[in-house]
Amino acid sequence: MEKKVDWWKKAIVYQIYPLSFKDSNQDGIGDLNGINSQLGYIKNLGVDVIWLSPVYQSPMDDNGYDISDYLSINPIFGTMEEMENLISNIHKRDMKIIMDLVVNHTSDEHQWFIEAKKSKKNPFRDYYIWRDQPNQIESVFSGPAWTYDETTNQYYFHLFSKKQPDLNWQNTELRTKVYRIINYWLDKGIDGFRLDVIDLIGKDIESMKLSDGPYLNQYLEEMYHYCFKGRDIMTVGEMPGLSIERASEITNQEKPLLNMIFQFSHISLDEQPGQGKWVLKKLNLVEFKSVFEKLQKALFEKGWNSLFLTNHDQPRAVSRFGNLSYRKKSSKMLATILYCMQGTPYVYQGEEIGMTGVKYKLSQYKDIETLNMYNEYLKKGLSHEKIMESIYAKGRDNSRTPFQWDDTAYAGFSKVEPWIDVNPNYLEINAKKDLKEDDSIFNYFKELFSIRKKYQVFDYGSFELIYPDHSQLFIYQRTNQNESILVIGSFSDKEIEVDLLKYEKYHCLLSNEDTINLKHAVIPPYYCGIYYTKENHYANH
Ligand code: TEU
Ligand code: CA
Repeated sequence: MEKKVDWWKKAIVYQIYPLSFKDSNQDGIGDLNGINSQLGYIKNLGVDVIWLSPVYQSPMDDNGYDISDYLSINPIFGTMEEMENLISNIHKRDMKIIMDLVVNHTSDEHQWFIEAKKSKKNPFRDYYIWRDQPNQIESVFSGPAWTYDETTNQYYFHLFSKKQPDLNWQNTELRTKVYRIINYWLDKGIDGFRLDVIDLIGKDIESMKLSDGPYLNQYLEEMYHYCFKGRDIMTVGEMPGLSIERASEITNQEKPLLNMIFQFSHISLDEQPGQGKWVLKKLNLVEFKSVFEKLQKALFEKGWNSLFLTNHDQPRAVSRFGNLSYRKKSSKMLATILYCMQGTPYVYQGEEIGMTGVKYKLSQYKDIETLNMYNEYLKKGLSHEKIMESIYAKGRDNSRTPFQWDDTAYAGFSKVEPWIDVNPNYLEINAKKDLKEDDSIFNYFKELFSIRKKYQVFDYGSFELIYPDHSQLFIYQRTNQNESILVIGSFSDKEIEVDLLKYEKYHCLLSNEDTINLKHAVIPPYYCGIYYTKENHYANH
């Protein structure tokens, strides 16, 4: 009997970074009407939900993750009317929209902070975190997480830039105001939220417990009770610091505080442990596979996974985990091994056409995190070349270059020079080209997503690594009552022989080149394939 599947479990989510998606009024900046003009393209891919990065009023110190008014739209993106029009057009195309909720901090230009700074007695003072003396907590964007305010002779806390003061979630009045903001947007008809660094709202400064702090569950339960309960919406919490076990608690379907979370265990495997993202380490595929296996098993029984390899903070997937000499094949391979797992797929704009990272001159970079890191590492004595290597590998601007629509000037993103340079490879990598080619990355993603929706084994099949210790092949099997799939992905530029004889009765649903013979499997470079059987031969083996 088919199990009921919540819509957000089967949904294909597509993340749009509005600054870089499509410019409709030729000011070099992406905007709401630009997104509106491309809804047909998004729908054609097979997308069910659009996750829109912030478009609220903001001074753009952190490209909108520094909000100065939650209830108005930043004019560089458009008007509230254009936002309402976009929501309604998304719904008319039978898609949904979730917005990005950034409530760990506000902009320092938010009215609350402008008030709070005026005096220690100000009614808004306690909406933020003030101390006479700083402790040694560092900001994610380099430097101390404290900035001195001479008006009141105290320091205020900011885990990100000094223009992003952390909110004091221990203040009940503040929390009530945040819940009102959430309900304002839900009542406007959006279908849920991606909650920015929501693992941080439970922080305790004195014990320096920042992620997964002592108050986290209390506040998530409150938010669920006052905002989400009883609504047919979807919530995904960005929780970089959460353990896999805690992730399964938070998303436990018996009592889900959030439907799912972005957990980052698989994202930190190409950095030296404990040294942060910029100190690089070669990815070990066996480690990569075992982290996914842990996530699949931990969140299989009770929770629910989010499946992502990239977003607006991460490098481009094919540049980071694939091979640019096999750009098309490895883009398809990465999508196959990722999106055939249990969980909701999150596709980042441009991933579906294999957009790549960039190697710009320092002056071309815009991201505050990158520019602050450059100055910090230069002071530490690292060479310019060494620092640029880290920026090429992990800089967030890799994924923020304008979307490559076609091979006209500025890649069809705008008719004027965009806020950040277009990747020079737009002449051969663009959506127009992919839409025309049958074997394009776009058309492969489209086929993969439609296959995913056809078979229940993708929703509830178990997950078992095959040859877990193989250092170049990522192979796994998923089975449920009467279906089984075998998913094969090669991370090698060499041919590899492997014994898959026991799967010889499976037939190929999709592959990135001529299917292989499972009787005598010779796996071509960066091959991927999804093999299927109706009778379930192996569930109990
Ligand atoms: O990112 C949170 C976060 O963990 C960042 O430290 C991110 O992982 C890092 O920048 C990777 O290099 C969220 C948003 O996604 C990010 O764009 C914002 O800059 C940040 O919070 C502050 O709102
Ligand atoms: Ca514009």
